[in-house]
Amino acid sequence: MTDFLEKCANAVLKGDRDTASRLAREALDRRLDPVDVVEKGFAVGIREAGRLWEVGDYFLPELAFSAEAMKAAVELMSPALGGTSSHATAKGTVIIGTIQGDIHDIGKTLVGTMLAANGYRVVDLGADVAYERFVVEARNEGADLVCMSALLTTTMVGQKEVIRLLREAGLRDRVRVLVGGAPTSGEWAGEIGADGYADNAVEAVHVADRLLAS
Ligand code: B1M
Repeated sequence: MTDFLEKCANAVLKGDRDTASRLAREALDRRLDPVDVVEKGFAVGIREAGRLWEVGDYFLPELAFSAEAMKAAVELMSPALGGTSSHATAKGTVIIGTIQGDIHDIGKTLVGTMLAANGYRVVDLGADVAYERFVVEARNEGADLVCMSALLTTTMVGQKEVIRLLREAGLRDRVRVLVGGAPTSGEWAGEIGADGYADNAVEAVHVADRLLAS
């Protein structure tokens, strides 16, 4: 398994979309744990690509190729991670998106997929979602939980603005707010008045369960 996970990480690191897709299909055929394959395999590769970019060993196009390979693999693994859940079985409705100004969507998509896999009805708004749109969709969809992802220190402040707008729209008492993404933390969640923070997609499900049970 370790060998296989290393191959997954390497395929993403090299930006080799074909190999990443082939390995994702192989993981499905071998019925390997999809969460492990994504988190301990492919995601290791994309994080290393980010590190190389940070130290100047990778340029943006290389990072973008790695991201494409990562996305292709995650897309193929998505049904095994859980696919979608119907309204009838839903534990609650979740609105999820990456905050305005931020195009990182891989982690957000994983979180949405895991929530759907665990019985939530998930409305994925995508990335670079305007602050007001979180509010409009929360109202239109009758959301129980608003989930905001941010990967940039410059965009995480937008999470606070959405919470302010939810309050202004009179929705804050009706919805719970969960935040996440690399630069955020539990401390940050407390500071901006969110109800919860999760470090990864699996934890996001536990936090959502806890928030909606209380
Ligand atoms: Co960018 N990028 N990037 N990038 N990128 C980071 C985030 C960065 C840390 C890289 C670095 O410097 N080492 C850095 C941010 C620095 C900072 O602000 N502190 C950075 C930068 C600067 C940028 C640009 C500004 C670069 C530029 O143009 N000069 C630019 C941003 C443009 C914009 O958004 N306006 C940019 C662009 C890109 C690409 C397009 C090339 C690509 C994104 C492709 C895509 O998403 N479609 C990309 C990538 C791939 C990364 C890194 C390498 C990897 C992100 C990722 O997908 N990780 C990233 C470095 C890193 O994270 N180590 C980096 C894998 C994913 C599974 O993990 O997203 O962390 P993650 O999600 C996890 C958890 O965080 C958590 O669960 C997920 C699954 O376990 N989580 C949540 C996430 N959201 C959650 C929400 C929740 C709960 C948990 O509840 C709501």
